[in-house]
Amino acid sequence: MENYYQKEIETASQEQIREWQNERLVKTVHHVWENNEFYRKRMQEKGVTPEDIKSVDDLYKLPFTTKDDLREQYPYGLLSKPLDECVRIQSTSGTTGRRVVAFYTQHDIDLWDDCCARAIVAAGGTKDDVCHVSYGYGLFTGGPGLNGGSHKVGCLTLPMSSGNTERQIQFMTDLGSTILCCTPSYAAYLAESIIEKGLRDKIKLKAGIFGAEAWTEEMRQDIQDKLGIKAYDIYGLTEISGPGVSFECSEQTGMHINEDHFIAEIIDPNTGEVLPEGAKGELVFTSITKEAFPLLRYRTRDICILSRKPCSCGRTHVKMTKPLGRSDDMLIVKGVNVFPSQIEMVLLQKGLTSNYQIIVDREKTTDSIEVKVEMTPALFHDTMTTLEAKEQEITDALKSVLGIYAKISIVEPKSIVRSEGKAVRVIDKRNLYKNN
Ligand code: DLL
Repeated sequence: MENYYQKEIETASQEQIREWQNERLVKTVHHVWENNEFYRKRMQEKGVTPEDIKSVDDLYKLPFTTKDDLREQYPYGLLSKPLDECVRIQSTSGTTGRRVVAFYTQHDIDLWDDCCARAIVAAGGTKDDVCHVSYGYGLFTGGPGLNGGSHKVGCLTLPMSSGNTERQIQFMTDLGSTILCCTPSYAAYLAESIIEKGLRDKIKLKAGIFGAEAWTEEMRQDIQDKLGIKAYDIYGLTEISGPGVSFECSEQTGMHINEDHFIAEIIDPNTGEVLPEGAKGELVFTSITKEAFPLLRYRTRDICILSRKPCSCGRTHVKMTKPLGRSDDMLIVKGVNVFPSQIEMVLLQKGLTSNYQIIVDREKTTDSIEVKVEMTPALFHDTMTTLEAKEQEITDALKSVLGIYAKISIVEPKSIVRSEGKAVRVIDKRNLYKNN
C-alpha cells in the first residue's frame, strides 16, 4: 500500500464516504438551482426545492437527466458556471447535430486528473513509470484524461495519441514504455504487430489501462499473454468527466467508482425505480464535486451491477461490473459511439427507405461496419446514377456524420428479412458483452 495516490480517500470507511456524499450532494443541488435554469425548472416541475435534499437518501426525489437533454441544451444550457471561468471543452465522439459537449473549470480538470491518477496507481503506476497514452487526443476524453492522470502520478508521459502503429512501437521500445493506455482493441492490434515484428523481448510494458469500449475476459487474457502484462479496465463517459469515473485494481473483479466525486445508483431502465445493491440495471450518476457541468442523476444507459463486497486491495469504494449491455441501441465501433438513428437519417436523406440492416463485425482486432439497404424504385429508374456512385455518395455522407468508414451495400428490394415484431436493425457479431 506504499504508493497509494489518495489512500485516505480510497480506503475511507463507508460512514465517511456517506458523510462526504451527503455534504457534497446538498452543495451541488444548491449550486445548480442557483446557477442553472434548466435544472431549476426541472426540479420545480417535480415539486422539489434544494431544501428537500438533505442527504443521499433524498436523491430519488431529484429528476433524471438524459443524453437527449444534453443534446437539446447544446451548447450552453447545462452550464452552471460563467463561461469565462471555464478552461476546457470535451465532446463525445460522433456527429453533426447530436454532439454532447462538457465544460470544465480548472478545479474540474484537477479532480478529473486525480481520478485518472488513481486508475494509474491502481495499475501499479509510480513516478518511475513511462506512461504511453495511445487514446485519441482532442475532443475525445481518453487522451487528455490519462495524460493528466499520468502527470499527477509523476510518470514520464508519452502523449502518443492513436494511430501510426510503427511509431507507437518504436517509441515503446526506444523509451521503454511501462504502462500502455488505449482501447482494448487497439491494445490487441499493437500486441499482434509487436509479435509479428519479433519485438516482444524489446518491450518493457508491465500494465495496460484499457477502456472506452466493451471487451471480454478472453480478450483480456489474450492481450495479457501476448504482451506479458496485467490488463486493467477503466470506465467513464464524457458527460460525467471522461475516463476514471471507475477503474480496476489488482483484483480485476470490477471497477471501483470514485465515490467521493460520483454517487452511483442502479435503476430499472423501464420504470426508473431505484434497485437494491446486487441488482442488474441501468447505471445512473450524480456528480457532486464538479463546478462547470455537474449532472444530476444522469442516465448512462450502461447496464451494470454494483457491489460493496470488501476488496482485497483495501479500497472501500463501491465496485461496478463491466457494462453488461446497453439500455439503448448505441454501438461503439472503432471506439466511436454510433446510433442506428444517425445512419437511418442519412439513408432517408439520400432517398432510400428504412429497410436497412447494420452489421458490425471484428476481423482479428479491427471493427467493421456494413450497412445493407434496399434499393428503392426511384433509385432503380434513375439511369443517370450507377449503383456504385450512389453507394459512394452514401458512404461519404455517413463518414461525415459518423466520423468512421461504413461499407454501404445497396441490395435488391424486399431482400432484407422483415420482422414480425421489432425490426432487427443491428447484427453485432462481436459478442462483446457475452461473458460479462
Ligand atoms: O469512452 C471515456 C473513456 C475514455 C473511458 C478512455 C475509458 C477510457 P465516451 O466516448 O463518452 O467516453 O463513451 C462513454 O463508452 O457510456 C460506455 O458505454 C462505454 N465505455 C466506456 N468505458 C467502458 C469500459 C469514454 N471500460 C461510453 N467498458 C460509456 C465498456 C465502456 N464500455
